[in-house]
Amino acid sequence: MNIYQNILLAKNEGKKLLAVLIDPEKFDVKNIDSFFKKVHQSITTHIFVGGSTDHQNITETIVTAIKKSTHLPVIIFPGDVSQISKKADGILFLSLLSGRNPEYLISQQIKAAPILKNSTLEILPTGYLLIDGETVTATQIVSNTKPIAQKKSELILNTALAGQFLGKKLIYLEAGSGAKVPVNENIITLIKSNLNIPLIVGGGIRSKTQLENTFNAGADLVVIGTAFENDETFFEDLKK
Ligand code: 1GP
Repeated sequence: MNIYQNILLAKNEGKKLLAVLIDPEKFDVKNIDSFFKKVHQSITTHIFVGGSTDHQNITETIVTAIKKSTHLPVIIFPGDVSQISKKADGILFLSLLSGRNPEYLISQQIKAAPILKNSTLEILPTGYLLIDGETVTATQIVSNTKPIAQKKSELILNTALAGQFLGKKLIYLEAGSGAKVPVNENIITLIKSNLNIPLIVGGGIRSKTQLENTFNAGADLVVIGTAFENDETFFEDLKK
């Protein structure tokens, strides 16, 4: 079964999915065995790899090391076309629908197309919405786009719906890595109740309670990065 079918199955069965986000620029590869031991003891179901930037060009090296360390699906979550690694299992093929910068709506995707055509990566077309998490995040700076304010719930809903009608297979509500405030539960519930496709939520989720609230509000898959970077003991709270 491929990655998307698995996500759909989990959604239909009400099983919740957790992706650990690894930022190649911040990941200590020397620590990889102990890191994945903790990952495998936890409820983690997916590994996302990516960051807003990869100045050192190390994504491919990190993906190769990760693939040797885990059986979990490894999915590229790229900041730009330079972060595509054919060694991964899949890629979130993002379009930043909340912004009005053509570079991240379509130009990066055109640059990525010939690379993806010659890869075995499973392509996951994803409508990506940056929501204001009360802090200026790297996504906002690098993409040169404004997040949608949390109070503009109708605009968030219509943007997510437009993504679904455009044929995206996933919608990702993103408060931005290290966001002070995660995406509000009411927004998650609103989007969830109006969408047929699976919903990913991430940004600023730092505790088990926040994770559970995000799941209960309607997220099918939650992405956590910073909380694990700051303190790996957080995996203990999320044991199977
Ligand atoms: C960011 O949604 C992810 O792209 C995860 O955010 O690093 O705040 O967990 P955090």
